[in-house]
Amino acid sequence: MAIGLSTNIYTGSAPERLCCPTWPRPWPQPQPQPWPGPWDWNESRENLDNATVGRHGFLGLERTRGYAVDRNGDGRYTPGQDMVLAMDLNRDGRVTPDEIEKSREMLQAMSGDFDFNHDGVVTICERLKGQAYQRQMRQYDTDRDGRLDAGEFARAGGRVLIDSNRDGRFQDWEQHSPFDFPTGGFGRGSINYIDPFCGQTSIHERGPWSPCPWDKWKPTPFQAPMRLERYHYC
Ligand SMILES: [Ca+2]
Ligand SMILES: [Ca+2]
Ligand SMILES: [Ca+2]
Ligand SMILES: [Ca+2]
Repeated sequence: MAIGLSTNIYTGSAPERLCCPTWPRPWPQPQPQPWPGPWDWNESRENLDNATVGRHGFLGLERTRGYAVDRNGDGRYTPGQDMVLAMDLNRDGRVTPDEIEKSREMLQAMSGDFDFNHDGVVTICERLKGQAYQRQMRQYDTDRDGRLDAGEFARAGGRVLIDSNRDGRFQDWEQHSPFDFPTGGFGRGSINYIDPFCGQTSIHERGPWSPCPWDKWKPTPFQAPMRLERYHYC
């Protein structure tokens, strides 16, 4: 009798009462997906578009102002925990303090805010510079949504800087690909998008036991000059 019922279910001719939600369904059941899994999640964090992220110059007397992301959510830039978004503008493989400061202005210009020195007044010079930066960044925003995803940011020379040793400088080993950067502990992260207009950055995080989606991180030929492969590890 039990065999007969089972056969009827899988041939689709089971009595109605046997097709209740608690009964095993004849159609394929949803399978757990390797990506994203339970160790992966997305989070949005506030951008800090005028953060003092370090020091440079003679005896480190000058402040480096950068475009940071408040990853730990305390409302201010925290060395070693928060990240700084900057672009390797001359494509020499490293991001200098000058590039950090210029990147800050370029990302800020994307939001339409040209008050780069934050004194409450937009001068003619700031306006002209802001419009030029805006045009430049628009070239990288290939889907024209006003945001930079990881690929768009990478094509602009984008790097994620994390001052892991908290010395106010960003050594080569603290400059990471936007596709793969440390997020504390053994976790890793990648940028979903940077939204300068809304002042937020969305990050995809994965825990230490999450499988590494190798295919997702392979650089395309267009990205190859940026030496992204140096930073691709799990
Ligand atoms: Ca912070
Ligand atoms: Ca550079
Ligand atoms: Ca975009
Ligand atoms: Ca450092």
